[in-house]
Amino acid sequence: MIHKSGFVSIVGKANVGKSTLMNSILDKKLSITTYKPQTTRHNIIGILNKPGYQMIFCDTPGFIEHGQNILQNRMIQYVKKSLKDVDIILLITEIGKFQKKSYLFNIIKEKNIPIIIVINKIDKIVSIKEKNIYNKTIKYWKNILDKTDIISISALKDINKNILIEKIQKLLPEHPPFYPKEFLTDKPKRFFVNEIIREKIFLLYKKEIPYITEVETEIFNEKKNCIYITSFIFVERNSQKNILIGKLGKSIYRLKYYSENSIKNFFDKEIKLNIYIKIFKKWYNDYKRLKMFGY
Ligand SMILES: Nc1nc2c(ncn2[C@@H]2O[C@H](COP(=O)(O)OP(=O)(O)OP(=O)(O)O)[C@@H](O)[C@H]2O)c(=O)[nH]1
Ligand SMILES: [Mg+2]
Repeated sequence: MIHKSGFVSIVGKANVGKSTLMNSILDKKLSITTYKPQTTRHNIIGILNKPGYQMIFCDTPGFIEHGQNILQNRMIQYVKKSLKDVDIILLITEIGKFQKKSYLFNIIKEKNIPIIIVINKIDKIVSIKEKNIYNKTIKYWKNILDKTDIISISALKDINKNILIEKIQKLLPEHPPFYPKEFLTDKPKRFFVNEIIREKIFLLYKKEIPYITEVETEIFNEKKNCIYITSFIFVERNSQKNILIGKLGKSIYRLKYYSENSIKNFFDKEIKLNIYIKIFKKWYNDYKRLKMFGY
């Protein structure tokens, strides 16, 4: 029996649903997702293993044209890196979003590999007005990329997911598996702890807080019935530390509660989580410090 395997990069602007799509394909919430842009900061590999094929997806940070700090520039580099030696590109977009002149689009076009344009969030089409915008979006992509597959999906509502997987399967090269067939990702367990806490920060705190925080897990001690975890949240200033803690520690308690629950679901095990806050000035503008956080 032939076996197919290859690398599939998921790219596109921030907030279009790249991470939601990867999670839906894998049936596992591997990548964090929020309603705020620039949630994903790393490339995250997610592997779909089936008899006869292995698809290695790479979820990427939302592409921005120009970074405003070193962290954002690292995120741009991650997207570019994900496009090297890749077999198939999924360019994710939304109804009414056009990106012909974008830098990302130009890089992709130059590559001589299959691109699938994925128009996400079609569950949002409820009126004739939206239907018209949708038709215009399809026409737009057909005009600029004539030999490309266009597929409309809803990553959130699982619409057309299997059609997309079948398309990818057809385009996948013949190759033995690149990873052992039981692998789901290449990232260590504590990476997902950091990400889950970061997701809760995105969801529970306002304004700049999600963007000026980073999470690092120092202790990940897995016992038979429970995982003991100690994580640090890094912020820039004392005032931000106070916001994170909240009145009488209410906010940090909430963060710990929601994080612990999600980590428990992720690993399917009891979790004892300790969270500490540390001040770390301009970590996102310093290469050495970024490295410490795994960038
Ligand atoms: N209605 C609807 N919402 C969706 C769909 N897919 C994703 N979303 C929502 O869009 C928001 C962004 O989703 P993400 O998956 O985090 O988007 P992303 O492209 O990974 O964003 P970045 O990591 O910031 O680049 C979330 O609130 C999702 O729930 C969809 O098919 N339909
Ligand atoms: Mg994302």
